Parts: sequence; structure tokens; C-alpha cells
Amino acid sequence: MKLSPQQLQFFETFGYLHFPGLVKDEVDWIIEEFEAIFAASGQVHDGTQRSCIVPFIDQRERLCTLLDHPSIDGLISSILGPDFNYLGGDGNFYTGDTRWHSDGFHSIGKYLKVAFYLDPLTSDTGSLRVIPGSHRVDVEGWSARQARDASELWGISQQMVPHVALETQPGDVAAFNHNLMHASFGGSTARRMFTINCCAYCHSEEEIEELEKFVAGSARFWKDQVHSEIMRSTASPSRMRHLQQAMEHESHLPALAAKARAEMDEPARG
Ligand SMILES: O=C(O)CCC(=O)C(=O)O
Repeated sequence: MKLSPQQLQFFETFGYLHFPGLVKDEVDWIIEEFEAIFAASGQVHDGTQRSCIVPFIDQRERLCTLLDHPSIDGLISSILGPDFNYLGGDGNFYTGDTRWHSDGFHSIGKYLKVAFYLDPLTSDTGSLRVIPGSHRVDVEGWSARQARDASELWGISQQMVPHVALETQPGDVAAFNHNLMHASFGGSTARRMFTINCCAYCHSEEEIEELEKFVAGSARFWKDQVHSEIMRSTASPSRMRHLQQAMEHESHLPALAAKARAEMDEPARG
């Protein structure tokens, strides 16, 4: 699959794309694998707070193959280039609302999240909401990026912030720029979703520094490396191309993860 120039222009302008039914034919086994990962982890999701496993697709050989899936590879390659970096991702049982936020803010490099929601979701039952255009680094001082302060800024609740809701059915895929403001409201106490994080191949020193900063973020999950051994040992040469650069820039991670283990009661939940 290759995205059209119009889809790519939409992504650059608004920061997201929605692909209804992109992995519809695979969704049964994807859900089975999702459940198997949580069952094997020993984590019991009791609905009081988010449960999260990182890196997620890496936990099972079959789920790793999503990176090789022509539609997923085509989607990511179209946006980031064929030599994109795979940077892990999380698998979640979400509980309730997620307030407005972006996944950091990268003014250097290009970072993409691909999200798989495994339950039918509407705007008011926990589907992803996005503020189109809020990812743009060339729009400075737009207070949409402070949507978490909606009540002080605009006298409205966070739920009322103008947005597009990506209402999803299992098998749909949503992709968005990490800089994009996003949230969800009204979700159940067991909303299933997992993500794949990627960035464009880094060439400049600044891009590599940004990549190393992103990699350092895995420390809060107590991870010594970005990918699992399963992901790496089962990789074909074409998948390995997406793992290599992160592997070359993760040597700072074990020390940071050791520090996190010493300071935190449990790995982060997001
Ligand atoms: O689905 C949600 O509640 C939020 C998802 C999210 O914030 C993320 O994946 O970064």
C-alpha cells in the first residue's frame, strides 16, 4: 500500500489519518494475541487505572509481523520513508478519560504513532479525539496546545474542546504525528488499544540527539533496550532495517533504566 499525494498532504496539514478496516481481515488473531500478552504478563487489569505493557507487539512473534504487514509498512513508509525506525509502542487497557496532550513535541525529526483500537468506539465512549493542525511546528503560540487548560482559557470543559473524533471499529487504524494534541472521553474501564511508534531515519546530529532522547524515554518502563529479543531474533533483513538505528543508539538506556528501577515502585503506566 502506498498513500496518495492527497493523503500525505492531509497528514502534513492536519497531523493524522484514519484508515477504516485496514487490518479487518487480521483483527481476530490480533485481539487473541493482545489478550494472550496480558494473560502471560500476570498483570490483572482491575479497571481502577491504566494497565500498560511496553514494548507491546514485541512480546509475541506473530504480533511482531505487523511491522512486515504490507498495509502497515506501506502506511508508515509513505509518511516517514522506506528506511523508517521502529521505536516500540505500548499495549493498554485504558480506564476512563485521557486528558488533552501530545506525545512530547518534536521540532526536530518526524515521529509517528500508529494506533489500533480493538473495541467499537464513538466520540462519547472513548474514541480518539484530535485537534487538527495542532502538530505544526510552524504555527507558534496557538493556545490549542494548552487544551488541558480549557476551562481557564476558554471557559469550557476539556470534553467541549473543538476536535475531530476518530470513531473506530476493530480493524481500523489511526495514525498521527506525535506532536498532535489528542484525548479521549467517556471510555470504559477496559478499553483495549496498542500502538506502534516510529520516526524517520535520522541523518543529522540534531536528529540523532532527538532519537536518543526518545530512546531514553523507555527507561521509565524499566527497559534496557528499545525492542524485545523476539522482535530482533525473528526479523527478516527488511524488518531489521527498521530496528538498526535505534539499536545503534540505545547504549545509554541500561543505566537510565537501572536508575528508574531504583527510584520507582513499578514501571510507568504510560
Ligand atoms: O486512547 C486514548 O485514551 C489516548 C491514546 C493516547 O494518548 C496515546 O496513544 O498517546
